[in-house]
Amino acid sequence: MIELKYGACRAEPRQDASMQRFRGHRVGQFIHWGLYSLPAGRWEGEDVEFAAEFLPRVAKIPQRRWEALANDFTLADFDAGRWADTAVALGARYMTVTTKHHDGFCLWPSAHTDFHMGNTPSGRDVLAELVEAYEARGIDVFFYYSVLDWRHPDWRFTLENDGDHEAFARYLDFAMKQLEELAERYPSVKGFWFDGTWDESVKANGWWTWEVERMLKARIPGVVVNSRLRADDFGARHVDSNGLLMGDYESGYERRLPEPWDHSVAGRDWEACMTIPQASWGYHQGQWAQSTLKHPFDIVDMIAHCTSLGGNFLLNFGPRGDGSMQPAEAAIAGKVGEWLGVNGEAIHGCGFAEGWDYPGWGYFTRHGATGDVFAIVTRVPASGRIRLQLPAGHSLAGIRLLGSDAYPFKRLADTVFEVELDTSRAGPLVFALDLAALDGSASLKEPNPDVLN
Ligand code: FHN
Repeated sequence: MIELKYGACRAEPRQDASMQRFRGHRVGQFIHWGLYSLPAGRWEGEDVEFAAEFLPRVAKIPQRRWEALANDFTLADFDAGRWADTAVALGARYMTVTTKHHDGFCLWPSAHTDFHMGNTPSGRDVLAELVEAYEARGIDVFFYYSVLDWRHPDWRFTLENDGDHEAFARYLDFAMKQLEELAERYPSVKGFWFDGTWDESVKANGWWTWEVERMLKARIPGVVVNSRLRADDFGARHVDSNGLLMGDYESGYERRLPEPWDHSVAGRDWEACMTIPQASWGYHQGQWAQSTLKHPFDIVDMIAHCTSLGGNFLLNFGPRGDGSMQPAEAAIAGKVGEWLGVNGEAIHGCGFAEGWDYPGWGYFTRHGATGDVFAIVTRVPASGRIRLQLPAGHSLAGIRLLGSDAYPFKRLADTVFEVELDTSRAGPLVFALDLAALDGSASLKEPNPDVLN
């Protein structure tokens, strides 16, 4: 083991109640909202085919013109309750919102900058409104915070000379103060989601990332922090130079998922985040983004995929500049939520089903408290039939189609069963498996107390 001052804080996953709660959520709503939501990927009449939140860089917009957008951020159609209703409709159990993205604009009235929502026409503290509305509906709130800041005069991408070191030290002090401010103003926040930590300047200051994690945990008991915050003494990110995860869960899966048969990822907590269009996080009004919206059932597939490997799925929404949700995204949330309304017992509180091989036609998940195993069918074979290959020593006493009743199946061998699928039903079918020991001696359920309902 290499001696590290700023490496992982522990070798094993956290098992306290806050972490178990986060782990059991499985489905979250990500929100990217800021000044970039106003031009929404279009500048001077031209669509810029790149993530909308990168518009000021890609279109090389002068800083003063970008800042002038704040005058148009009137929140004409913003209602935190309506956003929270979308999360409820989605079946999300937590929400992560961009408090500050790379352009430096803050959604709360920060005492450490004048570039914030308090200095827009409404002067409202939308972060406070969001925390209240989501928590009133039982949804945990997490804060996204970009360490990268294109606007701040002391931000540096690299540290080339003494002047850079001095400026960047001031920047880190500024960011620390903002984080302290967030923790103080919104103490019910359940976690922090850091971004924009990949530059050499941040990697050279692993001590600061360690100190941020320590500070937040001291101020907010149980707070959950993503791995993307962290760098160690040698600039290793996410995972320290000894191979141990830093922060509380791995947050490197962005617009991609692990291979469904890669059971090695199930050994640690992780979360994947995903856009609804192909590539933009902020609202992009162009065809480039709007023609690529994912089908709700493909999103369901990703949720099941993540759950089967013990990960959470954070689905991003890009509300419009006036504060309204995009109707197409709200409709997608409703469709995914309809499926979860019937089949959520195979997702919420569930995780990796140890001993069950990846079946090809979908996923197995296991509920943490009850030990129930579910088969989620996302890819119907051409035959319309699936084979259930059980772990050695198991037999099948019955199966139940979620949202319906007992369902017929055929025994092919001691541990192999066949199910003919009712393909007239819309969306991925889910079967709850009633397992028995092969010798008939007992019901086989193996609860996993790491995951709470
Ligand atoms: O550059 C950002 C991007 O805008 C978005 O916020 C995503 C969300 O995971 N993170 C960064 C890219 O890794």
